[in-house]
Amino acid sequence: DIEIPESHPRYQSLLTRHRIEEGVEKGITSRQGLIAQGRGEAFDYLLGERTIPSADEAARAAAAHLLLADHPVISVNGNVAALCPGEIVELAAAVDADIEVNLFNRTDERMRAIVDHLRDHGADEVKGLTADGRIPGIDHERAKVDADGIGSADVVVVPLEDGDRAEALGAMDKVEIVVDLNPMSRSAQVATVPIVDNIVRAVPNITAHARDLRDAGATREELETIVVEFDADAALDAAERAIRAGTDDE
Ligand code: PTJ
Repeated sequence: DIEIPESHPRYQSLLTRHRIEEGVEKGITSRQGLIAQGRGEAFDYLLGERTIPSADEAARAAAAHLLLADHPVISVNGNVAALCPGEIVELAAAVDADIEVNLFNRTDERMRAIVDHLRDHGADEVKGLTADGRIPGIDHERAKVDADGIGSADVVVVPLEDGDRAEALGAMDKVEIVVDLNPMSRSAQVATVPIVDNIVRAVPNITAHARDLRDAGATREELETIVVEFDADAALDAAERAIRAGTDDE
């Protein structure tokens, strides 16, 4: 098992990396997922491995969207399943969302391994295996979704999404909440709500905001105000500034 002293300055980062390695060993995460993780780590390092204020605001706007949604769905890929399965299940419970496994490099084995892994972490129903719906405008394998899941969702959370699919989902008129450490990635650029933060911090943060808003008895009007006041371009600019300037800009 893993032995990293908690006093190590980059403890969290090393722990996260280890989870991705384990994900590959268990057949949950793809080998490309290792590369994606490396890219994410580089951006996280530049952000100071913290949730910057604009990402926190984005997480609050995401929570408001999810609470307002008729049919919210959280999309899970091989990296997300390895990094924060329990946190995804908690978010789904907090905002009454469906969970759907949706892979960029889809194989039946990995689909099933991830569904089982999420069930082991407390998920009831996990969608994605039916694959009777399609996202228009992208190639066959990568377009597959459940018709009663992402296919009919009004709000989707897509962490670490590929740019083409993020664009295609946006074109379906869905509210898209993207979690991506790279503010310049196409996924972040096309998102209704881009959260430039590590998935391991962003998911519990959305859940915390959703619980706070609910506990405070926020009305639909108040939630709608949060949604309308969120400025995606400003959030992306703030993240890029934080990265370029080092850690003390935001
Ligand atoms: O499991 P699959 O088959 O669905 O494949 C998943 C990956 C992630 C491999 C696939 O979607 C892919 O290749 O993604 P990309 O194009 O590499 O994009 C991944 C994006 O996520 C990059 O912009 C990274 O900076 C970002 N990223 C990586 N790790 C994290 C992250 N963002 C937030 N939190 C992370 N831990």
